[in-house]
Amino acid sequence: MTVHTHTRTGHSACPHDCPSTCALDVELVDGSTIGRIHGARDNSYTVGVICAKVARYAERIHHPQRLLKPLVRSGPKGTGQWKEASWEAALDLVAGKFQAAEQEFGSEAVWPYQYAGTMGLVQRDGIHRLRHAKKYSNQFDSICTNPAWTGFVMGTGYLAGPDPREMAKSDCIVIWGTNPVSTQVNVMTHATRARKERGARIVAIDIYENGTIKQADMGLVLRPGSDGALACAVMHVLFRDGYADRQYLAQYTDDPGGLENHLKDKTPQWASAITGLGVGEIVDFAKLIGETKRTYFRLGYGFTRGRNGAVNMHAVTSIAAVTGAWRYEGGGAFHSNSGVFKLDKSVIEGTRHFDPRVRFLDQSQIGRVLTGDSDALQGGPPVTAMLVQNTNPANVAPEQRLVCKGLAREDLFVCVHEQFMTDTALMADVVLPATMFLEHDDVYRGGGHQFIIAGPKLVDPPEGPRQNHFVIEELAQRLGVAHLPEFGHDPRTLIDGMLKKRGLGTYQDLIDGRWADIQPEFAEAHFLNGFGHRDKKFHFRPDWANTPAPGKPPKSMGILGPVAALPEFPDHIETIETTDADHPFRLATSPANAFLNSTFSETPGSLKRQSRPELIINPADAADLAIADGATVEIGNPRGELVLHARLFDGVKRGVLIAEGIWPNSAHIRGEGINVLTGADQIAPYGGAAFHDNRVWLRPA
Ligand SMILES: Nc1nc2c(c(=O)[nH]1)N[C@H]1C(S)=C(S)[C@@H](COP(=O)(O)OP(=O)(O)OC[C@H]3O[C@@H](n4cnc5c(=O)[nH]c(N)nc54)[C@H](O)[C@@H]3O)O[C@H]1N2
Ligand SMILES: Nc1nc2c(c(=O)[nH]1)N[C@H]1C(S)=C(S)[C@@H](COP(=O)(O)OP(=O)(O)OC[C@H]3O[C@@H](n4cnc5c(=O)[nH]c(N)nc54)[C@H](O)[C@@H]3O)O[C@H]1N2
Ligand code: SF4
Ligand SMILES: [Mo]
Repeated sequence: MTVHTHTRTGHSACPHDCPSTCALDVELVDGSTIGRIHGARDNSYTVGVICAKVARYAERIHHPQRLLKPLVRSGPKGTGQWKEASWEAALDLVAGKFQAAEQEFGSEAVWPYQYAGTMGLVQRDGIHRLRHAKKYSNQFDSICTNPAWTGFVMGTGYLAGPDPREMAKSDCIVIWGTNPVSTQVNVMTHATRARKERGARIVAIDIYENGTIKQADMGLVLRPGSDGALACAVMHVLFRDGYADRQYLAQYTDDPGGLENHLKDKTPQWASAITGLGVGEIVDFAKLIGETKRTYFRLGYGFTRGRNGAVNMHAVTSIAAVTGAWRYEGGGAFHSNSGVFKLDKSVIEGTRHFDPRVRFLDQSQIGRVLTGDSDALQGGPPVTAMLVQNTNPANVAPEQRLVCKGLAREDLFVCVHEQFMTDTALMADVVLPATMFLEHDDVYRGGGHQFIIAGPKLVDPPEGPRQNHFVIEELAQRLGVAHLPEFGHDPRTLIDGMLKKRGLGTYQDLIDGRWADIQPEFAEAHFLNGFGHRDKKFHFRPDWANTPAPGKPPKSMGILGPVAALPEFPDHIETIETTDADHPFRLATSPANAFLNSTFSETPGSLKRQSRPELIINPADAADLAIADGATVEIGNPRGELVLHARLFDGVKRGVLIAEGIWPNSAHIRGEGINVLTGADQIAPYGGAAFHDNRVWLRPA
């Protein structure tokens, strides 16, 4: 670590949508310039380690292509012809268009659309304050967490788990359906520490030999969407060979006898046929975790981005209840700590003004919404005006052809508030330049840990960009709601109010202490006082339609997806896009190491490591189709088709294809991105998008 003597160090948190939410030390060169960013050494989760893309944040914040001026479209949509405007004029234009949309079709014709470009609670969630005050359409958040959270909570009743730092005290860490080497680097910090200090074994379970499998002691590469089958066979062996903790099962679970009985025919042979794993591999894995009581299951999002994703998450979580791993320090299953924070955002979000009669539109179905699908519109009026903040749907949302067709509509007005000219900003009528996290005040909380971390303004933004909070407040004034008591506060006041209600002092206290550690005590985190359901038990038999869960759809939407197929006990269900004669391959769109969703595809350091959009193909499949390494190939399904460059790799199974992304649409040979191939149909029972579950055909291009 090189800290230049002429720099000061400022303290912040990484704002990006990553479970690690690293505590950061930022080299401040002067009042508006940063140097390198380092992980905070004294934070017990970050322990000095961050990913390369954020270490080089100077490349992003001082990027020559940053948006600096409000822009108003001056040519046809998507052609990149703009006129510069003042902030006043641009905001007046946006407010006028929102009012006109409301007059013509009612307030639900306006759809504020946002996600997690910044995870700061003020700058991310403040858009809801305007939404609720104006009764604009709601957004049902479905693009990321739903199937994972739903599956986990079906078992545990509560979205939390053993302290992630306990991984360092485990004897076996099972990294399941997540690729932390790329997507949350600190998991590796703690897992490798356990290996070094205690000889712990690291197991990784994925659908190709990714960076994490390469670092693991045992790597299981299974067929996409088959994790439920593996989990069932593992539990079958645990019961059969005497590894089940029967005393724990009796005390803490709902129906262990029913489960054991249900698993009788879920043999390793049965699972081998579904997963493509060897019988020996399955049995060895089951024995390892049966013999290792301190096994920490670190469950990711990746294996839930399939149409049976919630079912698979529940099945995998159930393993820890069969071994009773939750009893031990360094044991249990963990997915996210999002349940523990309990911060009251009601003022930030203007929750008091929420009206349950206002419709919810499914975020992932933005393509269907904007192209007038009446189901997606919940039978209501068309969407004719949008404010997009913190997200890039023209690139990241499924059914991209519909999204782009919708965004191109002449009768739709779109304002995009952004840091760069993204695929979405390019389609807008008005583009507003946004600040970056080091240029405004906010506060962050972990998903993969238990810290609330301060992220105060450390440098001045360039002339031009304004924070999300500013845009929301200015629009509120122009739209006649700024008199409501939730408006008119600066971010510091909003954060003060939220922290005080949680007994955490003021924002300045948090800045001085840098973070607050709110890890629940051991017994609670390990569910030793009982699980989160009313009966305090772990549920092997989930009530799929009625279990309260974060991200459960509102009553007005009903239960989502093909719910009839949901099983009584953990199982494998074939609701995935299985191959057929016309589509003999399965495609997953796993994250790239140097990008974060669509972010960092603009920084030189990331582009040096990710050369071009590629399709990873097994060499034998490539040989069958006469595809050479580096050649162009075309893939497609009924949703669309796309040309990519082939990368032959024997770490992917035959019949499976991986496109690491998300590359900008414009980086592709035909100007459309990978999400032309992904679907927006909802994952049962509480929604979500199946980004890694696509049947496709493949041919040389
Ligand atoms: N094919 C495929 N598609 C996927 C996925 C996949 O695995 N495969 N993953 C899905 C998942 S998990 C997710 S979460 C979504 C994420 O999709 P997005 O939320 O769209 O992705 P990000 O790139 O994190 O952020 C979007 C934008 O926010 C902007 N931004 C950052 N900070 C600020 C700010 O302070 N103010 C404003 N106004 N803008 C800001 C960034 O410049 C960036 O362009 O993508 C989904 N799409
Ligand atoms: N570098 C980088 N980091 C990121 C992101 C990024 O795009 N790039 N995105 C951020 C966001 S928004 C999120 S939500 C998190 C998500 O982070 P993760 O929890 O890691 O989830 P995914 O990235 O969707 O996928 C993880 C792994 O799941 C694998 N996978 C896909 N299908 C299956 C399956 O059926 N079974 C199994 N066992 N594995 C499967 C994929 O191949 C991939 O290696 O990461 C965040 N961090
Ligand atoms: S992207 Fe993730 S790993 Fe990288 S600094 Fe941010 S929180 Fe840490
Ligand atoms: Mo995500």
